[in-house]
Amino acid sequence: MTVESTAARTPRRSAGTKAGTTGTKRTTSTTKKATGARKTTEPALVQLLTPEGKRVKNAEFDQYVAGITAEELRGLYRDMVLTRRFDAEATSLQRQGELGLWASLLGQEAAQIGSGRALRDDDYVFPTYREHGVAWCRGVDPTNLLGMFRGVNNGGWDPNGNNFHLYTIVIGSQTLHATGYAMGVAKDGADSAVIAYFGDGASSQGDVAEAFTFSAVYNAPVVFFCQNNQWAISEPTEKQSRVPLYQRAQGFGFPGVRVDGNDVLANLAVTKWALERARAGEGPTLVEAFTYRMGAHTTSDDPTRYRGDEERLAWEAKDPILRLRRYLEAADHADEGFFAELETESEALGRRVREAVRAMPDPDHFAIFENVYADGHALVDEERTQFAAYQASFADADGGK
Ligand SMILES: Cc1ncc(C[n+]2csc(CCOP(=O)(O)OP(=O)(O)O)c2C)c(N)n1
Ligand SMILES: [Mg+2]
Repeated sequence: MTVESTAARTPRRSAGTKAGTTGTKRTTSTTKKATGARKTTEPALVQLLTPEGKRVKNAEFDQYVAGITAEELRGLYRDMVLTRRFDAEATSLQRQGELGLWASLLGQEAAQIGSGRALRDDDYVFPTYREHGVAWCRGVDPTNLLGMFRGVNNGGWDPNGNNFHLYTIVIGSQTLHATGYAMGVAKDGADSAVIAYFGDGASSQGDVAEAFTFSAVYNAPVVFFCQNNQWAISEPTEKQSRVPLYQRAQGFGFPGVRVDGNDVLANLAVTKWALERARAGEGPTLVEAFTYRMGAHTTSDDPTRYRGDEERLAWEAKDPILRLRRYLEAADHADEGFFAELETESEALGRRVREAVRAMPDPDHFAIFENVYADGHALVDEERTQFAAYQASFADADGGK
């Protein structure tokens, strides 16, 4: 049974270290830290690939990846490698002063590529600020993700071009946007689905509770995809909930499932299942991808101040890219030539991103007044005039230059 209906407290570290290896097995352990001494149960977790790259059977979810070809598996691997390479380049660019900030997805590649590749073109995505892998799957050029982090635009892509909404910094708010959008999709009689990404920390926001309520009551075709990367900046997941996050769905009347967030196949399968439910008019689903943020929260954060190496090392052993590579090699689905070519492609992507960022033009100061209202607004016009006077005051101070 993977779709949970019983409450259980996840012991933080035992879940963290066993999540990738226990499959659907349950173990009991005790945690005293947050709740006092109490017996707890480690919840089920959908896993199709072990950290060692072994394919394990799953009666419920195998069917969603049954026909997957070697080429498609190599494609998932390529997606993860290129996304990681892009992410590393962006982190370096921030360190070199080319970006103001970067939010790395390191460690979360499988959750994002697995779920992103489950989507159809006509589905609509509402991301947070860390969904670089999902953006990649939607065909948003990676260089477009960097404008906002360089401070030269407010987004950088047309959401309707790829059905991928702009990054949302106000945590959890996009779950409401997704719910409203999904209600509209249902009213239109379309069979597309909507997916909202958010984090473990965001799951505590009132907006998320409201989105759960509305989507359940209106049976909206939406998938809530929570990447539980164990941390909300410096706050651990145990400070967000007394029950495993996926079990929160139960109180709202729709299914929740925990998936091994570092297993790309499992994320693909579970998200396909949830999207099919949405298309079939069965309403929302909560997917909790149990993963780990291997890097800092953003480049402004120093995780050594609140967590130790031990934890990161335990998760490195469950690396999403490594496990698929092991599987590809063991199954003879990829040869050395494939990996070498991908390395070359990765370096070319890094170069392209670097050059594109450095070449980004400074923004037009007045662009901020565009697109506020479709047909303009008197107040915006007034603000534009005030801003023009402010800008001109600098010219005066500088001798009119
Ligand atoms: C409404 C709101 N409150 C606070 C913040 C500041 N903030 C930015 S990211 C973050 C933590 C988010 O953690 P989580 O949802 O787990 O996502 P992650 O960053 O781990 O991907 C917080 C509190 C914010 N952006 N929006
Ligand atoms: Mg988090």
